[in-house]
Amino acid sequence: MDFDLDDDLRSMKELARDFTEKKIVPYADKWDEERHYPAEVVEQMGELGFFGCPIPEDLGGTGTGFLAQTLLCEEVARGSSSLRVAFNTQCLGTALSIVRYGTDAQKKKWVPDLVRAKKLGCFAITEPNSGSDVMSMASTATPDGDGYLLNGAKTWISLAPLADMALVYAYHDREAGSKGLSAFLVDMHLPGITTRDLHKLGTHHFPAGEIAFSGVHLPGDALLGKLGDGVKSVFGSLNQTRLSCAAGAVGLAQACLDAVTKYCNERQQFGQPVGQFQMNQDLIACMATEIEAARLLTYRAAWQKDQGQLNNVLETSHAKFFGAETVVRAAHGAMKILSAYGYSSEYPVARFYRDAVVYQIVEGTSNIQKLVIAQDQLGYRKANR
Ligand code: GRA
Repeated sequence: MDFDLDDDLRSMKELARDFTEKKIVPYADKWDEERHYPAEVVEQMGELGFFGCPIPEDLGGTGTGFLAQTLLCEEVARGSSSLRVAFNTQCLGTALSIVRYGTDAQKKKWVPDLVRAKKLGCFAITEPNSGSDVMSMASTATPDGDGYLLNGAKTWISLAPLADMALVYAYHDREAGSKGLSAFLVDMHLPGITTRDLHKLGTHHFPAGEIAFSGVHLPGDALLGKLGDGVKSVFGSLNQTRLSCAAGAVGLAQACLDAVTKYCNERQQFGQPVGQFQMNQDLIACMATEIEAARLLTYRAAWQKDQGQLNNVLETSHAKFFGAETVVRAAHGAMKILSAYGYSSEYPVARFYRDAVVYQIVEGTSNIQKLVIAQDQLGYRKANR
């Protein structure tokens, strides 16, 4: 075993930290206040190769792997949890699934532009009546001549209002159960597609929205993989995007700890820095230890994927679950310690607090991760299949 990052990984982490410090941290609160999606910053991240780590070089990626992607994601989330979502929309929920399940023509058409952020992507699983219960989705893509007719509604789709393409999951045959689910690469500029922005508690500088598909004619080559491959790609894709959540949670929790550390050494009360008070030390010790544990679980899940274990659902659920719980506790701890300065919108801790709770919701709630872990432990349903 070796817990050290090698020189290449360490320098990628430093590059991302430097980029985040210079291009993200000074502006993130303003973007949040203005609900501004900083397109130019996402493009720069694309040009620097931030979204291409698990993508082969001949498709515009860097081929540096999942651990590299995780480190970049963690560092970006330390400055902006909103921009963490771009790792999923440009790569883990879109380009990477096309690399894994698509044809050569589909890979060439979409992957290089997605990983360089020349085109914006999104992936559309959730529906108004289908959240945790993925298989209950109602969208249909009925075979129609040499293509498909797509109808349905998706919701809470990150980047939907700006996306050029969407990886959409829909039933081509509702009667066929799980074998009737397929995945489609949809050009979001086709007639019959409308989107609507959604308002949310946090993640304010990364939009999310609803999509309505109303009699959208998809060409035959929009099908990702084969008819009936939807289940394989939807659960495969969730196991990729959950890793970015785990990494984002670690990065945001670290930002909370950084803020607390600085504050505790500066703020004086009762004639001494507030870090001297043991009740604050208790919170800091718990935060620091939990963040280290969440980071190790996340790096392990990433490392396993780099060893070829792409379906490590159990270990990814461990990382995502523990990361989400850790960041919520860290944000709450930071709020307690900074108190009025945490609650003030003049300091980033208020943003960290708003952004933390989504990690218990997206990409499978904490309860869904617990269900996956407990059912595996009890022998009811194997997680890694
Ligand atoms: O046997 P079968 O042919 O019926 O197929 C079943 C199973 O074998 C079928 O799916 C297959 N399957 C898999 N196939 C390949 C299941 N897992 C895998 C896999 N890993 N690889 C149905 O399986 P099942 O076990 O019977 O499913 P279920 O009981 O209906 O549900 C299981 C479960 C609850 C875990 C699942 O539905 C789930 O993970 N739900 C959570 C949904 C979720 O994570 N949604 C997130 C949406 S995306 C999002 O939040 C975007 C946020 C944006 C951002 O911040 O990035």
